[in-house]
Amino acid sequence: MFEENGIPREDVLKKLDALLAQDATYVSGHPIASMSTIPHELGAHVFAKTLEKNAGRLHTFRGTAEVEQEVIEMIGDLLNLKKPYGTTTSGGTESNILAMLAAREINKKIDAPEVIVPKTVHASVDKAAWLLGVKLIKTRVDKEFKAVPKAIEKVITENTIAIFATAGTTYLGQIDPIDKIGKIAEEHKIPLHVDAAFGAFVIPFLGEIGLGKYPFDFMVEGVSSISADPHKMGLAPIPAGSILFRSKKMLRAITRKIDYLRGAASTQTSILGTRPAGPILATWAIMKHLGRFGYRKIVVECMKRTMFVKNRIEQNRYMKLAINPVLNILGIESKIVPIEQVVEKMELRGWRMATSPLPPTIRVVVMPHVTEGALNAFLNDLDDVSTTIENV
Ligand code: 0PR
Repeated sequence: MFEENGIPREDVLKKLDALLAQDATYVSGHPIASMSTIPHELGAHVFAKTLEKNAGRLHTFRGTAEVEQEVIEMIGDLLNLKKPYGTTTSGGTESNILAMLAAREINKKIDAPEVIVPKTVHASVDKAAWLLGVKLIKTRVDKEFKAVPKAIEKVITENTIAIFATAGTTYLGQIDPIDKIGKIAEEHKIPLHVDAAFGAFVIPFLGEIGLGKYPFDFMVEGVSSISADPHKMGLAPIPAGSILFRSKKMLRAITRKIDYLRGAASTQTSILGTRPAGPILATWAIMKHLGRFGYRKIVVECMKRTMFVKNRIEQNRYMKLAINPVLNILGIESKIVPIEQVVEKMELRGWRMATSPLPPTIRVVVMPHVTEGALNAFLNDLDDVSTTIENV
């Protein structure tokens, strides 16, 4: 109910605190399945002092416009593109929608547009297709849940407007063979969009710490656009996403003229109108402050704890990993009973679980806030629960 008379500030805060007591808190080292984390302190500070700034009105907020451009350039540098054309977004969903919109706009002649996607793409790609009237052609994945380039090539038709692939899948953190898919895209002159919403702030550092080199970014000639989310492993406050295009033509394809606005605000590249500048400014500050060194250190820590989980799962007779972890995401399968039974028992113990359907797994995302203590408690409960279910 919306009361006629307001209530005192302290009472409002008390009521709110009581309601929010139901939320999971990241400072507790949990949750263990989220792709969000506690924003870097500097980012939180910057966001808090820039609350009124609107990145939809860049004519008014000219400094913000400059900062946004620099964020795109820094992410471009991270993803091996000297001159990126892009925009910040509210996250991976908006970025994927924009990638599909760009592909559809540059292929206006095609009446029944199709986008080819391995079936492991994030649900936001289905949402994009739904919004844009595009048909998704889903292709199979291999035993390691990676896209199969040959299967993609086989379903290319004159209606294909783009191929999508993922670098850091939502369920398992797998990286599709972007170099091979890129070749196919180049040969057939079809745009290839890489969803690196999660992977962009992890994969570049893996090579530097000896955990594998993956050609996934603009180094691969056939890649035309990439989604990269600062609000995941970039440690930025929500909502901070980005999409980068190799060509100006594709950015132009998603640019909308807003007639009544002036100057820089008269064209918009994101789906939203009014949108917070805070996360963009925070991303800039965090990237400047941490540098590659800082992010590399975070990736090292997260991967160490990922290996800790891997080793413990390998000792559990009832559970196994779906794939050897590539990033700081693990998918845990149940060897004997359906995974749902394990999940139910874990939830009774207070864990908020995330399950993935392909394959049926429990998802663990070792984000920076996920402490070894939290993982240990989780793994102890998992050992316990899986043993008791077996004995029933
Ligand atoms: N692409 C990939 C590969 C993703 O994993 C996600 C998000 C997106 C795109 C969409 O990004 P936005 O959510 O920023 O639009 N994947 C997470 C997931 O589905 C989203 C999430 C985050 C869910 C935190 C729960 C949660 O607690 O798991």
